[in-house]
Amino acid sequence: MHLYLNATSPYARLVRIVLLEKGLVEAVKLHWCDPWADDPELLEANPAGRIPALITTEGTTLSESLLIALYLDHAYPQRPLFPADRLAEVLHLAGLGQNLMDAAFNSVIARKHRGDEADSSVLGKRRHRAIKRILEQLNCELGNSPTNDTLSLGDIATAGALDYLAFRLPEVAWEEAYPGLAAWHGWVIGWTSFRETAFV
Ligand SMILES: N[C@@H](CCC(=O)N[C@@H](CS)C(=O)NCC(=O)O)C(=O)O
Repeated sequence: MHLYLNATSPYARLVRIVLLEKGLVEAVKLHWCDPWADDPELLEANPAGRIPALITTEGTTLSESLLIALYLDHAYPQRPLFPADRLAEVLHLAGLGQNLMDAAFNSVIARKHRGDEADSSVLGKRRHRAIKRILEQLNCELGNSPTNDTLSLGDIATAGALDYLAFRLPEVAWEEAYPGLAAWHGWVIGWTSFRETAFV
């Protein structure tokens, strides 16, 4: 398999964590690239020019982090990340995580293109309200939850989004505001797959 990625994409990191959890690192060639540079190889793998993009061993090109994770979980069923007995719960959490990732990522990109005024625009304020609401809900749902001995895609998406928020929007200071959520996050980032892919 081939994976197109960069080191700071929270979406690409999600796929890398899935590959690590499934013991597939040796089965994938990583292609580090800049998605904003219209790299012809990336455009062939994903005409949208976005990472992550995966080419399967059969040569099928896949895009969208959650779809890639779904494919890997079906094709390589060891250590299931979408466990059938709690599928709705896992997808619920994965959705919250992905929405948090989108709101944070879009805020970062808007700032990059429009400067700080992006935050005070109608859309910027809307994204910040969404981030706050998602954090509050995650804190209610996960703040007192017992830790598990397995990781799900919901855990991966949510803890990855929280890491990205601390990495790119540190002023949100979610760890201080939500200590229960921070304790849950501390459990997830202790996994080797998280440590090996940490944002630096
Ligand atoms: N919904 C997509 C989002 C992917 C995405 O936006 N990736 C960013 C990097 S973090 C990218 O490639 N941006 C380049 C662009 O939008 O042109 C996913 O889950 O994979």
